[in-house]
Amino acid sequence: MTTVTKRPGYTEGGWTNPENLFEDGKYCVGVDQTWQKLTEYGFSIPSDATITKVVVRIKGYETSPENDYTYFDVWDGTEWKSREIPLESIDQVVEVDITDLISWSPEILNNLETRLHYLHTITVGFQKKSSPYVDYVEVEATYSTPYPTTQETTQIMMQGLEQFMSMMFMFMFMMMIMSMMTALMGAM
Ligand SMILES: [Ca+2]
Repeated sequence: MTTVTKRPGYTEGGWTNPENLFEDGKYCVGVDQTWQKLTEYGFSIPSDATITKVVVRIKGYETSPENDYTYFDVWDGTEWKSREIPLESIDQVVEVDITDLISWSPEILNNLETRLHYLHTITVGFQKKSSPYVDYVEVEATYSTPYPTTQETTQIMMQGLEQFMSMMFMFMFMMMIMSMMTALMGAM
């Protein structure tokens, strides 16, 4: 199993201060009924890999959690699939398992297209202006491959080489002893 965590390298959309998604401690602010697209995660998962788990981690908070609904969307090749991110009023990392959100493939992860989108529910009477504040987004993918990785293959080869070398050494040592004994016998 291999686990890789990536953050988006590009963003575009209608949220406020989107550049803050790339700087820790600064916040991109959600705009009601508007999305912010996040791409260029830079995954390079082998095409024969099986994706076993995908989670999204979002650090941030909502100023009015009872009225704010922040979603993480994933493009599955045909349509956007959404999962709510339960941000709270305290700034923290919220992790959501999105393994079952879409049918994952190495191709989808290697060209991962995601969005944040935000809805504010209208409350009767007094309504204060609220928003989600997002520090950063990261996606963690776990996968397995049918064949050993290059690192694993090298390890196996080195182990084999070591065994071969020690066998050769033993063989040569025994040959030396035998030739010495033969020489000794001849001298007697
Ligand atoms: Ca930030």
